[in-house]
Amino acid sequence: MLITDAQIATLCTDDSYGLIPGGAIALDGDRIAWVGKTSDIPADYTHLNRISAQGRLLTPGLIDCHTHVVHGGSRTAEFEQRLNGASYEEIAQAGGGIISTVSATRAASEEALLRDALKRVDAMLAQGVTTLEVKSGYGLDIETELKMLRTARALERHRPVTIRTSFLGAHAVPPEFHGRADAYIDEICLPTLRAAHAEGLVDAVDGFCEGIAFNTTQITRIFDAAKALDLQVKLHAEQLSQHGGTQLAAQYGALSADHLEYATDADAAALARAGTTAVLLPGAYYTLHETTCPPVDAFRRHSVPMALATDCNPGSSPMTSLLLAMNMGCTLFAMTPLEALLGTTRHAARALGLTDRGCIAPGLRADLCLWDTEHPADLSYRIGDAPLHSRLYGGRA
Ligand code: DI6
Ligand code: FE
Repeated sequence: MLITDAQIATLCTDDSYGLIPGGAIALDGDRIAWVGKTSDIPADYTHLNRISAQGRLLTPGLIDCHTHVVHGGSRTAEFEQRLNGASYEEIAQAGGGIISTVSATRAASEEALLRDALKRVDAMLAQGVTTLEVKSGYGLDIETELKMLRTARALERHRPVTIRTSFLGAHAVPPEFHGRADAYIDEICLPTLRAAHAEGLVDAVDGFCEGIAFNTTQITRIFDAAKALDLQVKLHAEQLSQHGGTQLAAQYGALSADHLEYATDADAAALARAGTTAVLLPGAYYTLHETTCPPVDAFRRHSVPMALATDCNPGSSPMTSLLLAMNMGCTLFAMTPLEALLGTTRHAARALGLTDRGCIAPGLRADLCLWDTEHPADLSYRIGDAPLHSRLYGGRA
């Protein structure tokens, strides 16, 4: 197939959209074969079936690199509690928050989890998502963590999307281990990680390093177990307060450090040295009425690649819209529209360790979006619009 007359944003470098006005792209199976000007199509490709984009914007498929899209239940009541004065941390300490989703997820059948997750995934695909990260972490026992990860893998069999899973056993301490976080790590978290890995369910290992969750010593044990299995790590770090998680993630050469509202200039320098991507999650910042922004200027100064994701979860970011995350990245964190688009394509691929996607170049996957606009900044500018015209996953509609 040959798509002609597109405004192509190739996004192959960090400093520009890499626009090709009047661009064309030749596809070979699930890969991009050639990209250039419509007037320069090589003779090898002129016989291909042509489709005119009629001037529309063509971008790489969007990548949501941090989600908790598989989970049971809803936290509507907690939303009301927070707006009646309780804080996110107070609710967590009182056994609500993440733990209430754990109860609902344990109670849900695999079929129900899949059905609910597919509704959220469909909303994401309708906005141009072609690759999606999904975390466990609402099971906190072996059976439910495996159920979540199997459900995450099943999403890929039901929809045209790539799923990358992260084991997040260190998300919270379950009630049956209350006050015994280390015992939870020994008796549940580490054996579950090994079992999930043996079943081929784990692409990376994540943790929540926070006052209400796990400290750096505990996360170190999880990361050591990950390394022993040859798995890459990432971390929820510096979301609600400064706990040293970003430095730890950098020490382990993490794929990403995520949230980062309370990260410092020294943290940004450490991420840069380690080549770790900063994943910013403005939906959680917004939902929790946070007022401290992640240090975007420090990330720029140190050349830390920034990604943006929905953090789709029932507590701190009940959001499926990656385009809204881009808008929030610009409006709340003062990112530029170029940074926002790199954050959901090139840099999001990097945050997942994927080198076969995230920009438009020969040899990469033909995961592509055609948008009803000419200007790439429109994807960040509009609030609540999804100007997706069509989406190709591996070259197929
Ligand atoms: N940070 C978050 O924002 C999500 N998990 C995490 O570690 C929130 C999880 C929740 O509230 O259910
Ligand atoms: Fe999260």
